[in-house]
Amino acid sequence: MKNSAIMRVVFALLALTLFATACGSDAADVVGNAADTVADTTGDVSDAVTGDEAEPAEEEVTEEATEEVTEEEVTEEVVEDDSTDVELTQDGGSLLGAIQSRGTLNCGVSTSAVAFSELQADGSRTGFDADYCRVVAAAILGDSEAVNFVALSAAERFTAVQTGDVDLLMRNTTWTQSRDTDVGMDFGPTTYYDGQQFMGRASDGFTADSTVEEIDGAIVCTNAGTTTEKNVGDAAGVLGITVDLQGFDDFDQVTDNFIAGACDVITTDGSGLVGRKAQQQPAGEEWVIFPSTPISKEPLGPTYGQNDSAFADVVNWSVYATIIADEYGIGSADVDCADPDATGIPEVGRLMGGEGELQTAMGLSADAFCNAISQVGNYSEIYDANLVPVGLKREGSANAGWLDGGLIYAPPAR
Ligand SMILES: N[C@@H](CCC(=O)N[C@@H](CS)C(=O)NCC(=O)O)C(=O)O
Repeated sequence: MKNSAIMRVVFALLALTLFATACGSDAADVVGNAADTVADTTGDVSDAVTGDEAEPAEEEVTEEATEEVTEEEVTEEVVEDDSTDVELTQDGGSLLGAIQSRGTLNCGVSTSAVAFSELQADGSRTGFDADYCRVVAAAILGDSEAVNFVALSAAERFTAVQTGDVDLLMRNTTWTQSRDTDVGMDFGPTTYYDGQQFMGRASDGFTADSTVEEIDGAIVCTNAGTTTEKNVGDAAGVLGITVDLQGFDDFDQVTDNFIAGACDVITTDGSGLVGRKAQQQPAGEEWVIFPSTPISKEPLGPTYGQNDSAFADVVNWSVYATIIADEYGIGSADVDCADPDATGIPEVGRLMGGEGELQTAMGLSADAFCNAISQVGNYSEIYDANLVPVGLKREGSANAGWLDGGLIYAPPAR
């Protein structure tokens, strides 16, 4: 008992110290600086690349992420001080238990990414990413609406995970090596295979067949803290061209400046360009997207803090459940959570909570994925509701199911 009391004091002091560090000015400054620096970048792209704006931000906060994980573990031990050590170990500090106690999922989304995350006039959040937040909330909490959407700029998104402001990101976030390692993130199944392209005005001579060489000397605008700005640097370096890269906090500012004529060309994930063209192209003007083969791979999907396997498994299998249901053509109208075997398909039956179900072993209710499918839908339903209306087709793309020659694939549920 005495030892335990001393340990509690030590943990509490440690927690306070770490909390002070994590909540100090560093994180905020880093985000602010990253955005400012990029926004001020008016030199040629080689300056921007050498400066590598987003990277220091990511590296600095990594240290905080490590500390934050420690802080959370320590805080739990202090709070749950009457429990036994065995219980503390069993809990494992997973976000899963914290979300279940809290009753809401804090999901980080883009401030404004057409068809992926849009704030509607009635205050609701729509889009492909928003719906995948709902899938996870339905699986964990049985209620797809138990989501607190947190709108994040690209530059602030990883800090928000590291500080615990959000449980996960569904925010047009590309899975990269440095984010997966240095930045302290882990990545779930890719929900949308994207790639970076450019968009210019037909009146400036750009066509769908334009090449990257044609942006030589152009003012190219994008949002800061993204893979996008780094890819432009790589491409310009390889081709020996110079561009004036301008970075903004969010993509609304990018398109506003493009419309105002302050940017010759804008660039981001192809899906973002298609969505912006669908919504914002002024009458009498034609915006064109090029090159036809994107300059990068941008696999987008759920992103969360590293080394929390219980939570990661839940997020990943929530996504897989939508994909598996889709493989069988089973949608929201086809499932009955009171009768998991209603479809007569053994794999779907297990996923919906029937015999052989594995959801309870994951810390979820047996009908967790049935709630996700019935309340939100399978992969196709989510895709069709959000992405098809802006012209993003699945057929013939990497986002087709594997049975149709695409890359959307899930491991077996058994
Ligand atoms: N996938 C890239 C780019 C992400 C990104 O920020 N995309 C833009 C355009 S689709 C976006 O989400 N903008 C919304 C916003 O600025 O809030 C990354 O992970 O760095």
